[in-house]
Amino acid sequence: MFKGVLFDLDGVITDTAEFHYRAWKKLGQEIGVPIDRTFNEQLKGVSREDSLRLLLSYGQKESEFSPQEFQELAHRKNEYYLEMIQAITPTDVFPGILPLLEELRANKIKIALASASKNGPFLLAKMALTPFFDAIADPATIKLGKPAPDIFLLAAKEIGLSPQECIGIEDAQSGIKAIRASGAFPIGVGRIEDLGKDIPVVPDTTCLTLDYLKNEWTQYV
Ligand code: B16
Ligand code: MG
Repeated sequence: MFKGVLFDLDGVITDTAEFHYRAWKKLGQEIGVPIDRTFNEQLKGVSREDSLRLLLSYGQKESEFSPQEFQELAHRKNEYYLEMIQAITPTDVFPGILPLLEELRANKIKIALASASKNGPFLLAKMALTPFFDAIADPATIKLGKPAPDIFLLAAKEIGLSPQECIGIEDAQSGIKAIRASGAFPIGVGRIEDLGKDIPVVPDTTCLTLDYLKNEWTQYV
């Protein structure tokens, strides 16, 4: 049986994926790069700087900003995002996540956070979930962001497991690729059209029970 679960945060534990989208949309409007939800799928799970690169390239504006201006834009997007997440409370945790964390702990299955977000620790604290996590992999210390496997490799290492002993849960295309590349077993939250037909995908987090995870794992190994 699997010994650890590596959780993505934005879009899996709570709906911050929506706030990231709104913050990028606002910044995009200001610099003349309108975006929609289809384009936003590419930004999910991707680091702040890489997301900005994708946004500028989408608007064909890569050469319009100096390195300082680039940093200012990334900072501005984060300011918009921070403003939106101040009001998050434990009631914003997606349904099913708290009981899953409780079940995992009761069964001595390790829990790690593998989020690309530098705001991860702040958000876990806001939702009163920090005590459930045996480790929080720090995205500032890894070389490559999702879709590279680094954050999942680090998360598994920090709970003393090999990725092959872990399940990774993700809502983003880049994140599913990262889990696959790490050697962990991916489970998607969202739409099969976005995340792939060849992995288990649940429509929402209420489906994520320990029994469901065990069942999918048994079919996989
Ligand atoms: P920050 P996840 C990712 O978090 C988000 O999906 C992505 O939209 C965001 O750009 C990235 O974190 C960086 O976040 O700007 O807060 O450091 O889905 O990997 O939990
Ligand atoms: Mg996510």
